[in-house]
Amino acid sequence: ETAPPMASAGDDVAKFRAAVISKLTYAVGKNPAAASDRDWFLATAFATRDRIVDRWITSTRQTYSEGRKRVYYLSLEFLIGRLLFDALTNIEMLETARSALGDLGVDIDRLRQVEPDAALGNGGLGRLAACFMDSMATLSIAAYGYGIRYENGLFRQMIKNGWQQEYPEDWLSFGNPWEFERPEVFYDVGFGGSVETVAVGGDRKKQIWHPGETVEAVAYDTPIVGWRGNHVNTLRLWSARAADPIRLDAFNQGDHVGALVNQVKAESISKVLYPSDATPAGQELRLRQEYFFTAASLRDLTRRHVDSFGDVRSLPDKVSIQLNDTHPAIAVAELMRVLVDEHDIGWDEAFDITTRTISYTNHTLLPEALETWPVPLMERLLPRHMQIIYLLNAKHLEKVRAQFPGDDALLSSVSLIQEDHGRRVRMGNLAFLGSHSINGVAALHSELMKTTVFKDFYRLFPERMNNKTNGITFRRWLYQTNPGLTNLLVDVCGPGVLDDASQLKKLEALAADSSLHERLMAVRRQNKVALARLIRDRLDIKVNPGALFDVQIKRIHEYKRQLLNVLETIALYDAMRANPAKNWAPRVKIFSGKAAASYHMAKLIIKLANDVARVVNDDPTVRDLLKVVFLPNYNVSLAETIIPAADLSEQISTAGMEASGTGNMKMALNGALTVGTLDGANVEIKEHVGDDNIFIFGLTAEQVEARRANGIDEYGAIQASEHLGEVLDAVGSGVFSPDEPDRYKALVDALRHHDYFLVTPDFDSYWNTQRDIDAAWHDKARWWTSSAINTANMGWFSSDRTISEYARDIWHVPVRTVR
Ligand code: DL6
Repeated sequence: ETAPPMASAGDDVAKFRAAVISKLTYAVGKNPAAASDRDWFLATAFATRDRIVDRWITSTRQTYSEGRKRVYYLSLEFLIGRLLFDALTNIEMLETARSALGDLGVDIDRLRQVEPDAALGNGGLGRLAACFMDSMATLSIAAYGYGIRYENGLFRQMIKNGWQQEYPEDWLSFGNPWEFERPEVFYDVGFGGSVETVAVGGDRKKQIWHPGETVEAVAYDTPIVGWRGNHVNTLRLWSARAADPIRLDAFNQGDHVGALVNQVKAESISKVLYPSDATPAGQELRLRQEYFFTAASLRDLTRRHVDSFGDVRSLPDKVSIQLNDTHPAIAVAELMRVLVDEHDIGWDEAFDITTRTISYTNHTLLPEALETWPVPLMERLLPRHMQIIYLLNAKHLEKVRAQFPGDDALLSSVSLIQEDHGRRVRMGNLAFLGSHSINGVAALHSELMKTTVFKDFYRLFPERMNNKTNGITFRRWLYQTNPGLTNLLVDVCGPGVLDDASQLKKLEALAADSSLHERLMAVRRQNKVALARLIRDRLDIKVNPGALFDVQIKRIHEYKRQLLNVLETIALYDAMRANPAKNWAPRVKIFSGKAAASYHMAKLIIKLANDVARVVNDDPTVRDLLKVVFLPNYNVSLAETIIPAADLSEQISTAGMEASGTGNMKMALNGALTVGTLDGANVEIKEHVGDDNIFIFGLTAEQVEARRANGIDEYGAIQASEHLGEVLDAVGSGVFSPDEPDRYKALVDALRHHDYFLVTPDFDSYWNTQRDIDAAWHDKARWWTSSAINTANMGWFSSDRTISEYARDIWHVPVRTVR
């Protein structure tokens, strides 16, 4: 299926062909006869980039000349994936490029595959940042993304004998055609050293930080072009460079390695995404990364602001800084330092400027993900910031004390310093205190923030808290990943649907139409054939594209409950073997996702999924009924192949634990039906698609809380279940691990006695719902009506809507729609 029939940029094929040849010759240095796919990819990317650069310069000039307010999105992660099709789609040149390359005997779909994935993120949070960059450009918001140019993105996952193994992801090893190195744009970022107090006339004193160590942050810019190419923003990623790369004296004395120590230490900051924080050295490196990119970004944006507007005091009128989680929360102290120490602004005024400029998005309620830093580490690495944090805290607690006299519990909960278990700085509290807006990422999550992590802050500043339900960019997650469905939607809803997602709603009138069903089925079938081919190529497993493709793709985490899915798979396998003639829906259970390298339990769950897959896939009794597939190395590109082929989307987290989810939106948009708990954005998906078109099961967030408070009663749940006891016995006794019968003993014991994620109480509800899904699958009219209704009602989940809300409520900047 080719790309959707978007207005072509004219008869540009010959020009683009010439541009590619020219790039191949003069930028890549190859002649067509000797060029590899990688050479052609580079030449095509350069030719595409050229089409973006003029618009980029125009957008930047306009922002300057109109004196527009700028938005700065600070994020330690930007999971942007491949960019070739992204850029070509948005500038409406995909078909032009396809033809131009075709004339040269080059298949653009092959080139798509050779582009490495820019995996500069772990999962949802980083991918959200990438979707937001697309929407900010699409809505012509003058925005910059600021982050780190990691040399090694998220690790490459290999599955060896069923176990996850991690390998470095060196995505830059063959160069990156999208970025512009700006060696002249660099800032010194200091660490350590001491703080000097100096008198500055009268009894006024001033603090001067003398860092003990300096690292240079060098800018690399990637243009991010919005839909239809109207506006181009910058993603500026910082790379670390040693201020003093080589100690020549040591080198000349023969210490060739020691001479480079400074360089290695400095450059380690941008070496890897998410260094393991299992060791103190790893923790320190992570804090260095956070300060490094935050400090460089603030220096860059204040310089730009002062250049444009003359005075740093007008910052809140012309700048919005959005903190993507607590990773850049040190920005609060850093901006205070810049204003007070470098611009001589009084403390209270500086604090007013800071809070009016900064806003913060929270992405998780999991206590372990809310960052805290040991005070001694902060004191050593950022001594001036620690002083600022203490002073911020003293003034803040003074106000709280005055407002709520005698409430010591409140004081200790809203303090920036945690006093028990060793003193630590609470970055969530710092971010909250320094922001005028704090938002969650789905309605339920934002409500739960008010009663859990920020319960006490909510008492102090109720007006600051708000919700911005996440969204996804349809350019990538519909137009690029599913051109067949996009064509159909353009046909049915009209071409306006490409600019205005709410027009998807027009599909609903035809939802029950059997000829529409035929067309939807044909599109899905084609996508499933493509996925089946990928599964065969990568795993040597043959799956039937006619079966129900049941998909769970996301990070592996206990709260996301891949384990619940695996246990249900085992129960299903047993039931199918016992009664193969029953009217089962033939299924392919598809899993994909990475576990954190140090997360033992998550890695064990991957092993279990693979052990179960081996047993099931080898069993001829269920050959036509059930297959289990674990696809290694989940990343954006793999998601692009799996999502349009999904029939069923598994969103089965323990209620109250998934802040939003965005994979749920991607699959529902592409017409998969969701099986899910009332968690995160599932709740809002249900409201949009209607109760009849989603399969909801399990305990609610409130019931989860009550159950945890009053006893989970794993025993009762297992006793009451027809299947669960047997499944647990089988897993625990080594039926799936004959080579090591005790492999899953501890895992099963935990489920029986400390089932924190409530797999056992939710099992039966999940099982029964899956049987309802079997029945629904057999009723083709019902299934495809529901599928159409899902797609028709997902327009609201466009990240254009989300970003419009940020722009209106938090940043106070105008948005321009495309047409
Ligand atoms: O907001 C984006 C994304 C949500 O969709 C996920 O539900 C949420 O888990 C994720 N949060 C994080 C934060 N860190 N942790 N853990 O990745 O954000």
